[in-house]
Amino acid sequence: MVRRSTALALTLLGASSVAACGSDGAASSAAAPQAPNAETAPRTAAEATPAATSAPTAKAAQSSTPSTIAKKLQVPWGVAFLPGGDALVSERTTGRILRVPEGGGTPKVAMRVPGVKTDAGEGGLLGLAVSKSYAKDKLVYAYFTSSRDNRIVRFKLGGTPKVIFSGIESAQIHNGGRLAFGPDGKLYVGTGDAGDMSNAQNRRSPNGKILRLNPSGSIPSSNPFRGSPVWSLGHRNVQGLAFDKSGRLWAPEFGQNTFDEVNLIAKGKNYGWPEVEGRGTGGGRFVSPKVVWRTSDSSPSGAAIVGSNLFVGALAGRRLWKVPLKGTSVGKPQKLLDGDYGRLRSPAAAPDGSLWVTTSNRDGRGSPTGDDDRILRLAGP
Ligand SMILES: [Ca+2]
Repeated sequence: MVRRSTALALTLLGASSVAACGSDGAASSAAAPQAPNAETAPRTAAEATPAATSAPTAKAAQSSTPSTIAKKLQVPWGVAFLPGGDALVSERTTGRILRVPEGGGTPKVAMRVPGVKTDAGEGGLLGLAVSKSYAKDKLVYAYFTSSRDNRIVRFKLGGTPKVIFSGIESAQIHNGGRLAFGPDGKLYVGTGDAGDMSNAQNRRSPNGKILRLNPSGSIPSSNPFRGSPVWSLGHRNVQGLAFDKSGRLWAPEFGQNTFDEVNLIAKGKNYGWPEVEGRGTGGGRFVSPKVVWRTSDSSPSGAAIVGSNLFVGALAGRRLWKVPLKGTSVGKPQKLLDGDYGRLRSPAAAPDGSLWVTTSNRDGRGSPTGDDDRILRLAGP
């Protein structure tokens, strides 16, 4: 493991950087309903104060100032665009799917997904995906926490959801939840270890994995392990999936107390959790991440790619990370919206070339303003 925080430390806000150091380990004993390794990473006194959002600071070069697409939402989580340019946005804690106009404005409730456990900690209504042949089949996909498990359903808006995949263990923490269709037409699914780290190395468990399914929920014969939905293993909690122009899959994941990761995902590979957190191959058994961050700098949820840059929403880090992609390597990550909008969860590449990103200040770990949660739009990210 290599610490990469030197450059990042330069722009850390003074007050909040002080307490961050001891917090990585200390957080595990801090009384909290969730484990230390949850979405927030270290919950320190500094994390809890809203001061970071208003402190004046020299900003890193910022490509554009965001506009507000929508506001007063409740923990927006999944964002998926319809062919016309409007977006569907899931709310984790209400089970609602909102339709947000292309140019912004007041969202309409498209439907409420039945059976969503809305008091499920980090679970609830999570990722969304729109069918690649939506114009013909009108199908929408959702990943949610039920009273029993995490599951994937598909439906026409306003219709009755059909379960296409179930039995992903659920817990108060580490529910994963991201859905994304790949250029191969398969449905990719980021899951979490549900707080049981042994799941991640267990090929029979769908937890702590990236799964690959046919749109019907069946298992593709081209998957790496015969009869298994597992595409890659050894993950802790994957809430972000993004495909680049060449079809490569990039996925951030939450670290425990020390290192978050961005991984370049390859068929059948093992990403090391829980044997390795951050860099390291375990003697060649595991794939080392392309980017690592201190958990207090990031705690990365969603991911999106616009042009040749990967954008990652940082919850505890309260910023948007911009990671230049150069083939299979990465440039130095830059900070955008640093401390300006609180916790950021889900970047999404809009059809018009802009980037949307959701705040997550009403998830119980933020300091919401009257307008939260918001969807922001960066015109030229
Ligand atoms: Ca790893």
